[in-house]
Amino acid sequence: MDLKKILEEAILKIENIKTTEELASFYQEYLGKTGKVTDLMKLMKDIPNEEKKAFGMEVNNIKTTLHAEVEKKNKYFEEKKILDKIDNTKLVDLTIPSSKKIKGSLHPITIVQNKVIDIFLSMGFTVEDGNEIETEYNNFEAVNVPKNHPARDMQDTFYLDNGQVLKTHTSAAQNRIMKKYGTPLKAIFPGRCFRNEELDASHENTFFQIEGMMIDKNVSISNLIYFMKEMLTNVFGKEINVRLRPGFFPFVEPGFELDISCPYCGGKGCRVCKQGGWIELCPCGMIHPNVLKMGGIDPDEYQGFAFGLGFSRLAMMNFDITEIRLLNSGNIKALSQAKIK
Ligand code: FA5
Repeated sequence: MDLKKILEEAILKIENIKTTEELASFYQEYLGKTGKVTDLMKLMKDIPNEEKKAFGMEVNNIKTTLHAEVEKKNKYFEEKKILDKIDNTKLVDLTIPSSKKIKGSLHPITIVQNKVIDIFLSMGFTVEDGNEIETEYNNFEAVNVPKNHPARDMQDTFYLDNGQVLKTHTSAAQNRIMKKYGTPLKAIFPGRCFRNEELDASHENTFFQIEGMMIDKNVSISNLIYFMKEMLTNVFGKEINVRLRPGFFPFVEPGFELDISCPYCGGKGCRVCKQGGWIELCPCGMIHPNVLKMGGIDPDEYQGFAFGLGFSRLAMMNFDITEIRLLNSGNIKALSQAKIK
C-alpha cells in the first residue's frame, strides 16, 4: 500500500477546496469515523509485526499532516470571511474633514434696508410701501414736476402703454401717504426705483431708495439734521457728521444735498472721499408748499422735511462694494464677500 501517494492525493485535494462545505466533506472522507485514515488504522492488525511500527508511524504522520492542513484551510476561510465583509462595507474615515455647507445670507441691500428700518422704527417712524408701477401724476405732478418741466429729463423712465410709469424715485409715494394719514406724519418708505440711465459703476437702471418724511407743526431743518445724523451714526456704528449744501429739487424748498463726514477716514481725506473728507449721500429739504397742498395739507399750518436716500449706494459703502451692477447680478460669489461693518 502506497501511503505516500495517499498523502499526496489528499494534500492536492485540500489545496483545491474552495468552500467550507467542501472542507467539511473532505474531513469526513479522510479523518471522520469511517474516513480513509481511520480505515488505515483498522488495517494495523493485519500488518506483520516487524512492519507495524513503521506503518503506524506513517499513518500517524498522514493523520497529523491532514489535521494541520484542515486547520490551515479553516483559518484561511475565517479570515477571508472577515476580509470580504470589510470589502463590502462602505468604510467611514472619521478623520476626513466634512464637506463645507454653504450657508445662505441676506442680500447686502436687504441687510442695510433692515438696519435703516429698525433705526427709524426706534425713532417713531412708520414704514410704508410704495408701488413700483405708478401713475405719472404721483411720480411727477404730485411732487411739483408738471409736464414739460426740465426736471423730468433727469429722471427719464420706462413708460407703459397705459400711461403709467416705473417709478423713478420713492418720492412718488409722498402724495398717497399724505392723503392716507394726514398730519402729524412720520414715515419712511423704501422701494425699488427705475431710470433710463447710462450705466456705470455707480448708476443702475434699477436701484433702491428710502424716502423719509416728517410733517407737523414747527418742523424745521434742525429736525432733518438730527434724524439724518442719528440714522447714519447707527448705520455706520460710529459718529457721523453731516453738512448741507444747497441743491435743487422741485418738491422741496429750500432743497439740499446732505453730505456725510467720510466714515472711512473720519474726514481726514482718503481714496473713498477723493481726499475731500466728505461724501455726498442724500438729497433732502423742506417739503414744497405745493406738494403739501396737493397732499391735502395746509402749508400755512404745517411744515415738513423729506429726504431720498439712495441706499444701493449706502449698501455699497457699508460693504466696500465698488461696482453697483454687482448688486443686481445674482453673483453669489461676489455678493457673499460683502462683509457687514
Ligand atoms: C431723488 O430721487 C429725489 N426724489 C430725492 C429727494 C427726496 C430729494 C425728497 C428731496 C426730498 P436723486 O435723483 O438725486 O433724487 O436720487 C436720490 C439718490 O438716489 C441719489 O443720491 C443716489 O444715491 C440714488 N440714485 C439716483 N439715481 C441712481 C442710479 N441710477 N443708480 C443708483 N442710485 C441712484
